[in-house]
Amino acid sequence: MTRKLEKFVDQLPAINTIKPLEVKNKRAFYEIKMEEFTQKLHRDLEPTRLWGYNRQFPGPMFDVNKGEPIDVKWMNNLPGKHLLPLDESIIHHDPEVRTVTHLHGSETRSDSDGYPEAWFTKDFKQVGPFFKREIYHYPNRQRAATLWYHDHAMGITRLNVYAGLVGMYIIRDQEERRLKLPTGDYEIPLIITDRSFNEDGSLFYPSQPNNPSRNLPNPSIVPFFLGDTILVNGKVWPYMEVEPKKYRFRVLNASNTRGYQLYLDSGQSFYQIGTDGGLLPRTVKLDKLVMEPAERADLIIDFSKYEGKSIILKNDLGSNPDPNDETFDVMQFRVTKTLTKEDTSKIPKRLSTIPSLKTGMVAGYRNLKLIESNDPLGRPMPLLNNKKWEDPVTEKPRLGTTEIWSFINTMPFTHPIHIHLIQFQILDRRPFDLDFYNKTGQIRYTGPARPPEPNERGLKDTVAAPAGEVTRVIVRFGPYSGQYVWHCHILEHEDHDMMRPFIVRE
Ligand SMILES: [Cu+2]
Repeated sequence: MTRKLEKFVDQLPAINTIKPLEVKNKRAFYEIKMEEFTQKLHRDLEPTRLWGYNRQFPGPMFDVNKGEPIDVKWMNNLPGKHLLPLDESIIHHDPEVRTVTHLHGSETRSDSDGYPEAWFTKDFKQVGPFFKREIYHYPNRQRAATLWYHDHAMGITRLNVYAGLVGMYIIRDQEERRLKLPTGDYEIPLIITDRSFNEDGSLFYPSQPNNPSRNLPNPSIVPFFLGDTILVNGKVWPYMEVEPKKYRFRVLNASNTRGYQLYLDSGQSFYQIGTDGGLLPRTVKLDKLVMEPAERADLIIDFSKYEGKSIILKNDLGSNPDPNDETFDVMQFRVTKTLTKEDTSKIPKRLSTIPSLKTGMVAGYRNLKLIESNDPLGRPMPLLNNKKWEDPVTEKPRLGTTEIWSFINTMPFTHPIHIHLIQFQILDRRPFDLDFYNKTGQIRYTGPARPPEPNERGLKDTVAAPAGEVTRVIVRFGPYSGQYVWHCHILEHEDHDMMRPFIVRE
């Protein structure tokens, strides 16, 4: 779709940190406006019309301390017409432009969690049935972590996020500060997204699936979306000039569907120190890193032996058949800056202690099947436990109890499963015979359970549930009761009923 764009001609944009509007009784208050604007995404592209927080894509970064709660007023100042094709057959779009912000990975009360039906329009003139408050409250009581915020409005999350409504949110704490990790100019957020563009520079998002097998409405939701162009921090295939020293990168996959397997073409290893919910117990040395949508990786890359060299951050997962697809490249590092001062930062071996949830009592076990089905128009519609969004709530864990959830993926591809409110621990993954399952509906294991990968042994809020495997996570439900959601984080799936409410009971 996109014409050939030259790589590594634009500098990686720095992401600014948002300042509070005011601080009252030690509590910071922020305002963020969602607006339409244009932004130059590549040297040779016309400015692109986008939706963003405070007229930026990605939005400004929150940088807060553990124990310091904040309030945020998210305001919808978007035009009345949507930027992208709206499918009337999955949800009625009245009003068209609805927004609600979810702080992904945060432990937040349900009235500030961004429930999909808590959406609101410009000046809160119209609101969804679950709308409770204009100002969201974030307690920031959890450990230091790389969180992110993004739109979550019912039935149009894929479009609102694709239009640009994403941003990063960092919580810091003392434990992490003691580690002497690279900081300041040497700590860089990298928000990776894929997009496609029309000739005029506007965003391309398909209004129908390729080769629809029957008469579908136009627009009609697509079963997945893979852009042919990779952006980091809102620039197409950018480059970044670095000093020959260690850098910390907070990497977020904010793409709709695309997963990445990242590596450096210099052949060098890198180090993962944190995951979704904060620091890992130990540093993990990696040659390749898989990131499904919504996952975060806190990385250290050491450029000290690469003075004068250019290094490309590559991706070897999921390129699409389009000949313009160049998604095997992500960005470039140029080790061309002179070392300003001696690098005293560390890559500690031991990072943190994460108490295991396995030692406590387990109050419940749930088998949750990820199942392919079809909607009334014959389109693929993967579901959770064969239930649609509208079906009555079936998952009702009790506040403060621990449960084991088994995601049984009977489909031929990975789904990244996200649970709101909590950070969980991955127990294991176990393969089963998918053909046998499809014939009989029975699970027959074909191998032993595998423990999580070393870089998954921290707190997670999103887990890759691979095809033909049972992925088990252990969850302690709290610290708040209320109604939340869990869903696949492939946004095209989430919008088409691969999302379910759950209730944490008192
Ligand atoms: Cu999915």
